Amino acid sequence: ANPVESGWDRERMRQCWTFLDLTSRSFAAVIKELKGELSRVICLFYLVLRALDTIEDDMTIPADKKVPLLVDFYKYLEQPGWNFTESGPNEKDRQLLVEFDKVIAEYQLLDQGYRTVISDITAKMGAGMASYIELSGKAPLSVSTWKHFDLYCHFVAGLVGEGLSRLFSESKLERPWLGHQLELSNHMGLFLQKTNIIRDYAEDCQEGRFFWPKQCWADDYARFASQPDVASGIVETKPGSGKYKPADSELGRRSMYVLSSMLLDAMSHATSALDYLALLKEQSVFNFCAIPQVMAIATIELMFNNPDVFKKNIKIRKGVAVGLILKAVNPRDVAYTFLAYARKIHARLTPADPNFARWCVELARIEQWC
Ligand code: PS7
Ligand code: MN
Ligand code: MN
Ligand code: MN
Ligand code: MN
Ligand code: MN
Repeated sequence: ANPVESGWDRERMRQCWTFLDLTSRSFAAVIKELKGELSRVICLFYLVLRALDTIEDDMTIPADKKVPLLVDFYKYLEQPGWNFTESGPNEKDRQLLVEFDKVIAEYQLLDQGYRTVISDITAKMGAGMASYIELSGKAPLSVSTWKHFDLYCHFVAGLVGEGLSRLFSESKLERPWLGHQLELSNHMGLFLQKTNIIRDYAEDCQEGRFFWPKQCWADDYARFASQPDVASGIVETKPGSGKYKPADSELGRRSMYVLSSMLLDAMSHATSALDYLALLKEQSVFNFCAIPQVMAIATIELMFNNPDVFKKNIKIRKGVAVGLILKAVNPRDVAYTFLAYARKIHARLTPADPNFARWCVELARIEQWC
C-alpha cells in the first residue's frame, strides 16, 4: 500500500517512542524488547493509559470537568486530531496530552483486534477512576476499606494486566486462552500497583491523594484518622540528617505495623504472579512480565520496617536492579528471587508485629511454590 495513503508515518511513530522514553522510567526498555509488532502495540497501549492517568493525577482539573473527561477518554481514540492542552503546567507528562493526536493516529493503524482491547480497557479504567473521584466527593481522593482498595487497584492496574494478556493472545505470541486468565492477570497488576502505592505514600499525600485504605489503621482509626498524621509518628534521627526512625511512642510503633500490614497485603499476590508467569511461552513476553515483578518484591523487602517510606520515595539501587533483570528469565529463577526476598523479610519479622502470624503463612506459601 502507498505509505502516505495508508497513513503510515515513520516520523510520527518515532515521536511516540520518544513519548514512551519521556513518560516511563520503568517500562520503556522492556516494551522495546518485545517481539514483532507487540512492541509497537504495547507502546501505544502504554501511552493511552499514561495519558488517562495524567488526567486522573492532575489536581488542577476540577472534579466536574475531570469525571466526564475520564469516562469519555476512550471515545477520543476514535477522534483523529483530538488533544488536550489544559493540564496544569506542573504536570510532567503534559506534552503527551498536548500532542495526543499522534498517538490517536498510530492507534488507528492497529488491527481491529488490538484496538478493541485497548478501547475496552481504556473505557473500563476511565469509568473506574471516575467512580473513585465521585465516591470521594469534594474531599481529596481517598480509599476507605480493604475491599475498596482492591477495587481501585483493579481499575488502574488489574485491568492493565487483563488488557496485556488479551494483547499477548491476539498477537499469537501467547496461547489463545491466556487472554481469558483474568484473575491471574489481575493479581499481576495488583502486585505492582500496591507496591507503587506504598512506595509513593509521601508524594501522593503531598498532592492530596490518599490511597492507603483507612481501614489499615483499623482499631487505631481515631488516632490515625487523617492519614498524613501516621507519618508524624516518624521522626528524624538527627534534625537535618534526612534519616528517619519511629518515634519512641505508641504512634511511632503503630506506624510501622500499619506499613507492615500494607506490605503483607501486597505480598498476598506474589504466588499468583508466579502462577501467571509459568503460563507464558515466549521469552520477550516473559521478560516484559517478570522484570517489573522482581523489582516489586525487591522494593517490598526494602520498604519492610523502613520508616523512610513515610517521608520520601525509596528506590532499589541500580546495581541490585541489574542483577534482578539478569535472573528474571524463567519461572523457576523468578521463584527463587521471590524466595530469597521472602527469607530476608522472614529474618526481620518480630512477633510483636500484629501481622506476624499472617506474614508467616504468606512467606510459607512462597516456600511451598518453589
Ligand atoms: C501498558 C505496560 C504483565 C499481566 C500508565 C504493567 C499509573 C503500577 O503514576 O508509572 O508514576 O505512580 O510507576 C502499562 C500485568 C497505567 C500494571 C498504573 C500501563 C502487569 C495507568 C502496571 C501503565 C500490569 C494507571 C505504572 C500498573 O506505574 O505509576 C503498560 C501483566 C499505566 C501492569 C497506572 C501503574 C502503572 C502501574 P505512577 P508508575
Ligand atoms: Mn512513576
Ligand atoms: Mn493516577
Ligand atoms: Mn500516576
Ligand atoms: Mn497511579
Ligand atoms: Mn504512584
